[in-house]
Amino acid sequence: MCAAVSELFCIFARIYIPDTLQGVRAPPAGRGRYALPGHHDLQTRKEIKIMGFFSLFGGKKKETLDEGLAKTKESMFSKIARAVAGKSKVDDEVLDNLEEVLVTSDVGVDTTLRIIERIEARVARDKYVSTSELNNILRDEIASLLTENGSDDTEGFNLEASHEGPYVVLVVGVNGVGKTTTIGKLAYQLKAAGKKVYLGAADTFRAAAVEQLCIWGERVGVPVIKQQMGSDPASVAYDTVSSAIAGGADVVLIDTAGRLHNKVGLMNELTKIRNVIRKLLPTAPDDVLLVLDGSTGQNAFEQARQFTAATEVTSMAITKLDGTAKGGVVIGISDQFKIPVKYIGLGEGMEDLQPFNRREFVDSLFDTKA
Ligand SMILES: Nc1nc2c(ncn2[C@@H]2O[C@H](COP(=O)(O)OP(=O)(O)OP(=O)(O)O)[C@@H](O)[C@H]2O)c(=O)[nH]1
Ligand SMILES: [Mg+2]
Repeated sequence: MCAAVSELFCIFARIYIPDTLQGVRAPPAGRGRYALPGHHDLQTRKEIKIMGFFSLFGGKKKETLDEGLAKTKESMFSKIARAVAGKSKVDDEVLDNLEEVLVTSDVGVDTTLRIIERIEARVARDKYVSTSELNNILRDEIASLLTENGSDDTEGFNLEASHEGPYVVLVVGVNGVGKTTTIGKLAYQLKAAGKKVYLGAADTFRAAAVEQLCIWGERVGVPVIKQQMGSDPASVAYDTVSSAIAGGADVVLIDTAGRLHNKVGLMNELTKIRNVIRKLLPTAPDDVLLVLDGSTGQNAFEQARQFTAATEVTSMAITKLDGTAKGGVVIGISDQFKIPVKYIGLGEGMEDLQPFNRREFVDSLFDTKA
């Protein structure tokens, strides 16, 4: 174990100024008039079951979801209204327009095609489908597409891991996507559910990264294990897991750097962290949570593809859905990747993280009353 470990509750000191996002925004893709993209990698993952602690926040949950999705909803509704303008019946032209609406709403081409096919089948079956029913039809078809496709109806992590020691989560993603904030929110909610949480500051690339995690640790009241900036992230991760085992922790959340000198370096580092913590807990990490910034739309898809191809990812969190009209990206990512979207970020506050529930998400998006 590294002798330099320092476990402490850090002082709430500075205001964190986020980095600008890195990464190249991919242009929106399409089909029909758009071209079908190639098949991408899908990964299998272990089954994890429902964890009910989020019911603690049940009352506010729907409100936060509705408010967070307001911009996406507004944009989608106005596009749909334009798509059906002057039409009373769903016909080929409406379907063509709808295809464009979904693609430009960041749902992604593959998923858009599947949705359109389902609506086509419904129109063929029911003969006459009024355009006034389109919102409800979209809601039903998208919800059943997502629930059929994803065998996993679980929410959040299943902390009842079948091994001794804490449940270890490695949090990964490019810089600025919301990793540290998501860790802070998770720590808050897990602690409120009575769990003993330890945080590991394995983003040693920037001094501000360690401080930012310490601020969250202080705010939430959980220990942060850290070393000097520039120290070996794997060593910090080792110290964190080691301290968490000694302290009888239930959950360990390890923050990692989003930016290194290059992508290969980043992936190698994640592998090294994983190998090192396995010396303490052979089953660790229980979860590798990939954080994606939903407001980057197609870029979030691209990052999901790259990360899942390069490293083992077992779940995803899509952040910053508030303040963006690109929330459709959640539908596409949830449909196209076998890896489940476990959480969605709907604001910067401690309570603005929710387990992703497909049905509730789609209901909120297409609810004309909300
Ligand atoms: N509106 C909104 N902002 C968010 C959300 N999640 C994170 N943010 C903000 O996004 C910015 C970047 O978040 P961080 O948590 O620092 O991102 P990171 O991935 O840890 O970034 P690096 O450490 O630089 O790799 C911060 O200003 C957060 O407050 C969210 O769900 N909604
Ligand atoms: Mg960070």
